[in-house]
Amino acid sequence: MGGRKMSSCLEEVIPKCLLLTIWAFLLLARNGAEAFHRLATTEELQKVPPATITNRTGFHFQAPKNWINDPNGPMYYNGIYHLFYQFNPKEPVWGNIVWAHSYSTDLINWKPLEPAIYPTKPFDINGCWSGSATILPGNKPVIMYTGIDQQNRQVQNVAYPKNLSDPYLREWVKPDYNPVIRPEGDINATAFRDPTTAWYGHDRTGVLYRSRDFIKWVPAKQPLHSVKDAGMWECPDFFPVLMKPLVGLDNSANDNGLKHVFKVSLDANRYDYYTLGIYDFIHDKYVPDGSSPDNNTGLRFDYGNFYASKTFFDEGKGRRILWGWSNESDSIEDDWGKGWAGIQTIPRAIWLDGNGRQVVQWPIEEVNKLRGKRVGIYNRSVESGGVIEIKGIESVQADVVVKFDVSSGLDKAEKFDVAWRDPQKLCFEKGADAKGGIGAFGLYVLATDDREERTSVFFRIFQLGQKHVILMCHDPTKSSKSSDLYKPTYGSFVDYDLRRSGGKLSLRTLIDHSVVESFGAYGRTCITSRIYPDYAVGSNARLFAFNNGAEDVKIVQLRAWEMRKPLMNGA
Ligand code: DQQ
Repeated sequence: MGGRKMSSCLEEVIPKCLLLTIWAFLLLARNGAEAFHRLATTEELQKVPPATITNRTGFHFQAPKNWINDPNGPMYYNGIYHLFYQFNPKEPVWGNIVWAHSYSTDLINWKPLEPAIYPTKPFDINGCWSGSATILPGNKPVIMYTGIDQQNRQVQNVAYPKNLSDPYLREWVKPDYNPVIRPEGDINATAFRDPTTAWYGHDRTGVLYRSRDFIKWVPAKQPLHSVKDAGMWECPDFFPVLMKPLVGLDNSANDNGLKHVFKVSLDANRYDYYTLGIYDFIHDKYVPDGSSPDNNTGLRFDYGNFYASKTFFDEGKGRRILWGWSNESDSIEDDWGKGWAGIQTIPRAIWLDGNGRQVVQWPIEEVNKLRGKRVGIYNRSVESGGVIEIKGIESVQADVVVKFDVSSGLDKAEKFDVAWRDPQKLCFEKGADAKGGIGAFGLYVLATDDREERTSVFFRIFQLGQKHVILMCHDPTKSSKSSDLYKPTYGSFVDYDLRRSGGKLSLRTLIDHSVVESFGAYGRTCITSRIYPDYAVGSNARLFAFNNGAEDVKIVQLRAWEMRKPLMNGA
């Protein structure tokens, strides 16, 4: 959706067209609907309990009960934020998908509304899947979403608010002329979905789908961008970015040389990848700048459990905001037991890093409103092998911001082996306990008193020639006693110049019962994990700073706040 309303551009662009990107996922195997797109059995249906509070998050977006997945059509309209999301109204597993709808004035406190879009018509009778919102000329929002039609084909439909004077846009109307785009020619009708926000383009375009009225759509001769053998792309997102902290742009902004982000959710491994590049708006071609691989070894918004993300331009505050879905990593049986599954990560402002090579993300400032009691540690050394408990707050629901100083040991960092190409593997192999030169050091979160149960959020620093390599990891292997849970170690290298920062390295971690969301080096690397402690729950959850490296590490400043619970969809 475009926050700088398309109407404001209309005068300058009369000969131009509205363009909408629709992505044909031709590389998908015949069965386009992936594994989790499965309906519950009758036996499972009979087991649905009321939602329980087991490991239920406190300040992350979630539904009162049942299953949620992708954030859909986030938008800011007349002072109100709307978030739609893929929702199963009946069960805590994927199925019966509708567009649930919530609104907020601060992106933190959410009130539920009735589902906005649900199967009623031949063009969506088998499901209302992901899509996007766009603000049309005349300040009119429109949603374009994927409907699963009577023949189980994926088609693109539009829906408009029934009453624009309703501040909450409660009811949405699906015109009978839907679908506006059908899978035609050699397009795989089971892998043709997830339209992204439309933007103004140039009239000489020959790509994608374009329209002057959002009703009649003309197919493109060539895609905006394509990659060979990439597998299926879900939920593409395409938007311009500025190198100004916290500042964003409308989707239609297009000065020459403006950097764009092209994001795809890769069905093959269910991670979100992006490249940075230039959008040639004369030829409607996106050209990655080559600063990172354009494949499944490339940059990610989040190196953990984060998928099907979607951004929008928040015209109210002039920023671009990113939402992502964080799926459960417990078992399906556990989800039936607790009666709910899926959360959205904390909304993050997103912009271009000063080095031009990556984006930076930071929790929106409104999240700070939830901060309650605070404790701190200042200028304290964590000796080799040392652990410091951060006492005085209930850390099961907390915001921790820490600045480490590793400058005194920089020359003692372990040598980096250039064969270590896979940071996630390196995090797993070394874990949080192996003694390096500098690190592992960081936080134990959701830990028991004896730290038998804990999730480790940490860095390791290596030397490579005159430079340093920073590894950031989440290790949840000890996060609960259950051995049958999926507890993947996550990790990434952090593109950050430690010498320039004088050896200072920051970490912010949001802890919320069953989710740990971390931002390394002021949001240059983000990792989200879902974990399910057995003992480190409620007031038994502890927080520690630790240093398992040979060199001492200094905590310049550590501040930790208890987080209050916002209004969360009536639950
Ligand atoms: N989820 C939706 C699809 C999308 C997938 C269905 C991504 O539209 O491709 O719930 O998680």
